[in-house]
Amino acid sequence: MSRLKSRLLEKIQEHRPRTAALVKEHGKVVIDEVTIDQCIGGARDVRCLVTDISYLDPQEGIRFRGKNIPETFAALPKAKGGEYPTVESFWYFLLTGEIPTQAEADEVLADFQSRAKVPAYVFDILKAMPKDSHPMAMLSTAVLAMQKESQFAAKYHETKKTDYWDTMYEDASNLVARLPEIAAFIYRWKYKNGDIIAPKAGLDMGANFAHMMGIAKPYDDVARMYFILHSDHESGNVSAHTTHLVASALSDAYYSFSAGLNGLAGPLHGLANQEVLDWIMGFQKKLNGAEPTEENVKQALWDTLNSGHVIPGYGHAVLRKTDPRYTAQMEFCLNHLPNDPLFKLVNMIYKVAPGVLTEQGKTKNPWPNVDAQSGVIQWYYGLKEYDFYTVLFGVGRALGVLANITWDRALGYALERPKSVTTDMLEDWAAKGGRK
Ligand code: NMX
Ligand code: MLT
Repeated sequence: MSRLKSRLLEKIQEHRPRTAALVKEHGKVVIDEVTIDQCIGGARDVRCLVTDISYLDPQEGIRFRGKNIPETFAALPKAKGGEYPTVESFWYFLLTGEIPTQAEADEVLADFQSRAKVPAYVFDILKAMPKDSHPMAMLSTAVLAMQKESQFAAKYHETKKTDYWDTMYEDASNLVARLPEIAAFIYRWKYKNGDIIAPKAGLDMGANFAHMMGIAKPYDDVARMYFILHSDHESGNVSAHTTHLVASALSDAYYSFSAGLNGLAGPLHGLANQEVLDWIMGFQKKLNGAEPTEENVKQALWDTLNSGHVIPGYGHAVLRKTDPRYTAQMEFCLNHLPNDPLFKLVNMIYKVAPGVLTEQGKTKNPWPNVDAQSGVIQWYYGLKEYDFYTVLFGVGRALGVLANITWDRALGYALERPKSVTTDMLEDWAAKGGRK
């Protein structure tokens, strides 16, 4: 057993009595109540999911295993010659809550390499899809196609419930190890005339992804930063929640993550990064060569709102401040591409949009989220095919949601099955002032 897996087992064994005691001794303690607007309005803010892998504070933003973004970047072992930690060290951290030593991180790298071979049929399936299929449909299909590789599904009938985490961990690790090659294949197949670049042994995930994409340094660091920043955002977001929900039926990691990716592909969720670039391109086209100014940005934002559409990259279901993932990427831009015209335009939108959204008065959060800033960096390093951007989000998101469903199995989390009610019932309870 690898050091990561045996450490994970120790952590699981330490944790199990806590979950058991909460259910057995304190199971009826009330921690929330549900109002009619939450019931109709997407269960916003209802506390009914548990994860220890990340927590999202509305003001402060995400903490992974208790550490905010700068603390996470500072604590983890860096890639050789890179500014950012390796994805491998971050995976160890997400699963165990512990900062790995360099040797432990190197062991994850070797373990991923032993798992990374993508079955040839996956590429055949991708090649058989229409070339104009959306890259997210291709990614989700590739993941689903590999379901026959699932160890969880194959060993389900002979595995004890307390050991379900083991085969889930194997499936999760295999998926994480294979996703970069699948994503890079989709990119080069779709946009680079099928000129595929084979993976290179010995490289960490960020460096290997940059290599397979055919993009030079510092894109290796961009990939590391991007995958870590997009990994997890507690459990209620659509991709994490979907993955968790599907896994709660004891569907394996392939079925569950493919479903999660389908949720990520929605324009209110991960596809917003594509929408942001699309909005900017549309805006620049309308300018017809004129310089962007705060005035014409403001006008374009109002035009979008008045046409009944959302401003992509702004607002959030939980956050009430600028997303620290936005800030982390802005800092990268200030260091690496301070004079890039697209970065300057994104900054101008940041100056203007919160005021416009506040004046409009609908959104609870006028500040930018992760998607408002991520495309600029990709564009700068030559990845201009912006309908691919959500695939990058998906590769990163795999880390969080697959770590989560491994822990779901370890702690024996139940089949998810909330209760629905009828409109008649709501009207009745509304008239009585509550469900009495
Ligand atoms: N532009 C215009 N209107 C907005 C925006 C926005 N960026 N954000 C929220 N609103 C509207 C929202 O549509 C709703 O209108 P209505 O009452 O007509 O239905 C109203 O403001 C109240 O919404 P909130 O409670 O503030 O936001 P909610 O929690 O419902 O939705 C988002 C959160 C993220 C779906 C929403 O802010 C949005 O649509 N943002 C733009 C899309 C986006 O950037 N999504 C990416 C989120 C991050 N991610 O990667 O997943
Ligand atoms: C995410 O990263 O999943 C998004 O910010 C959406 C969310 O947290 O609801």
